[in-house]
Amino acid sequence: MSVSAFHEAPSQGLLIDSSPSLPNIMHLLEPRNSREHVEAFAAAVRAGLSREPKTLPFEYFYDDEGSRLFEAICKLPEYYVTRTEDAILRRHAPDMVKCLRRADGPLGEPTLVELGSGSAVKTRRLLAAALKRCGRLDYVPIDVSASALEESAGQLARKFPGLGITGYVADYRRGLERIMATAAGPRLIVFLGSSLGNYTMEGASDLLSMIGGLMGESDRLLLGTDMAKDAPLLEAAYDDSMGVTAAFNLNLLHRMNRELAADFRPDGFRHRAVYRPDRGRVEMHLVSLRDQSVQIPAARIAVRFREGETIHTESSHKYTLGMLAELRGAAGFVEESAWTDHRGWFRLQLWRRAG
Ligand code: AVI
Repeated sequence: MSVSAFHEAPSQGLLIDSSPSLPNIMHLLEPRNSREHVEAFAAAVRAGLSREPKTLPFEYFYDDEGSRLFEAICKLPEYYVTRTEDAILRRHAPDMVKCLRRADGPLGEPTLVELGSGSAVKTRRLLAAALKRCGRLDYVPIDVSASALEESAGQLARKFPGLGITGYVADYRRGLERIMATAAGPRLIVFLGSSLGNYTMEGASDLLSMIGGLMGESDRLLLGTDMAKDAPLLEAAYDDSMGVTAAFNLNLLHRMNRELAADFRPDGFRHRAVYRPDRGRVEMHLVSLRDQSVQIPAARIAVRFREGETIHTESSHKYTLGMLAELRGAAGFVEESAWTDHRGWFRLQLWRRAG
């Protein structure tokens, strides 16, 4: 997840673990419990809950508990997203990594950069295919969660001996700027899981433009996007029968209680997921079950909720080909290839910079 509100650690505070057999982990963010981090969270909460309608930024779902719940969501029968994307990767990974070449000079290994890597389970398909093709490979995951990055990097290092791993605990911009200035091309940047869908169309276009601006001629972007489909399928995927997605959404209230000393009563709210085809997205909300007021001392606010009033916590865009063409054009990309499943539910596309 890109969390632009977080602050870069002072450069003298950069931590580098350079043990030869272990992945390097570079920390470009303040730790989660730092004063800066709590202040940025408090400011985002103050801004979002003072607004009508009330909102909270989706990035704050992913504390340790939220990340654990998200991993559980990925395995739910109703959440087809992860399985469908993985099936496409399983089938087509060798074609997706064709832009990477075996290093034949002093310029270093081919590089696969991953944005928002999380547990990096699906990425294994690409890493295996790229290693088979190139012999050696540098894998550079970027994620705001240090624990997810450390765990997945350790697992991958054990599984793929030919892989050099340097993980960045960073927001996308800072991580990518650092990597693209140093790693030799061609570089394959992968952004999986339809994580782009959590941004507004404008935010997605800005993010893609930023990525494109850092790419050279021989670099490629592999982007995974979830596609528009019937409302019942989508609403079940975001409101599962076991209540895991509800717990993921309600964890935001628990997180404000834990980190900002708020006094939310989570049983005073319920989870709602609704597909809005007119807006091209599934929205998640927290609905207040009664008139109530909540104190959030660290954000220096008291917030009143009317019965039925909601906090809009997440949008998950479900793309049409038209929406993707719009984003591609606005961000200055050209499509080279695309892969989808037999139902057309999910799409992976390989883009290069136009011109
Ligand atoms: C991370 N992101 C792409 C997920 C999605 O589908 O929008 C987050 C999620 N929210 C509810 N379920 C999954």
